[in-house]
Amino acid sequence: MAIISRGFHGRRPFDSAKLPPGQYETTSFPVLSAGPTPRVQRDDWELSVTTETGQRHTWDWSALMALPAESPTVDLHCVTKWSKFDTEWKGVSLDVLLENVETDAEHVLVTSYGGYTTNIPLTDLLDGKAWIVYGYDGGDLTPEHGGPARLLVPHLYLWKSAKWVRGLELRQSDVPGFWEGAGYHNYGDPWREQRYQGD
Ligand SMILES: Nc1nc2c(c(=O)[nH]1)N[C@H]1C(S)=C(S)[C@@H](COP(=O)(O)O)O[C@H]1N2
Ligand SMILES: [Mo]
Repeated sequence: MAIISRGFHGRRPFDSAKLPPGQYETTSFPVLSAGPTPRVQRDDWELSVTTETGQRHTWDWSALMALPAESPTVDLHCVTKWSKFDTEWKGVSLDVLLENVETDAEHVLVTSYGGYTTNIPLTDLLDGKAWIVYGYDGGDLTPEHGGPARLLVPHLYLWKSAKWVRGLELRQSDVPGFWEGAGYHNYGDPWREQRYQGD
């Protein structure tokens, strides 16, 4: 008897275990931005981490490049219901960036060039779960997808992965970011389908 693999497209068997509830798989890479794409030159780029005590750590482009890079392959899940499997990135783990940052804060407000913000618990950025990425699919990260560098937090809905990332504010209290303040879920776990407040 033939073994029928549902959803097989010749590429590989469709792995439904990788698809969170309510999502569909796409192979394209849609661009979703709430405003115009900021054009930040690498020479002008800077990432800052500020702590709840006011300590400020900064990295310019060459400082970021000097840090050990990783090449995570991850699945992306957007709240607009598309998921993209096995995307290949290059960047620096937040474990490396935050290694020498002393903090008791539990909350992070991520800020971007262009004004976008999103809030994430600090624990969700640690232990190999998040990166500052500057490479995608073997090349540079394009401006449309957040270049020169963006945050990548693939275990949460993609709106948490701030493009054109500029700063991480470590805070004792939680403040909603751009979409969280507009009614989207504060945490955004795709496996629990936390799309909107109250989900
Ligand atoms: N700075 C910034 N980051 C952002 C956004 C944005 O509008 N501005 N949109 C978010 C949303 S809703 C999604 S789905 C992803 C889209 O990333 P992509 O355009 O690379 O697919 O970026 C997230 N990060
Ligand atoms: Mo999104």
